[in-house]
Amino acid sequence: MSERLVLEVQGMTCTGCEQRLAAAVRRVEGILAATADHTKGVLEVALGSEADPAAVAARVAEAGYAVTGRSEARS
Ligand SMILES: [Cu+2]
Repeated sequence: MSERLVLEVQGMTCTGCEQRLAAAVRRVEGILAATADHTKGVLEVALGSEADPAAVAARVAEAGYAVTGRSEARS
């Protein structure tokens, strides 16, 4: 079981940002997958059952980007 989380993220300017952010988020406990798109300013995360969405947002901030919005898509 996984839940898809879509975050609006400000601050990405290139594909390097996408890779850096996605790699940082993948290291959060319980995260199954993460992909970022700097042209849309979006981070998509697949959360396992034990993952904490707040930890994802905290990791985004640690990586130097800002979460500006969030939408939990239907699975
Ligand atoms: Cu960049």
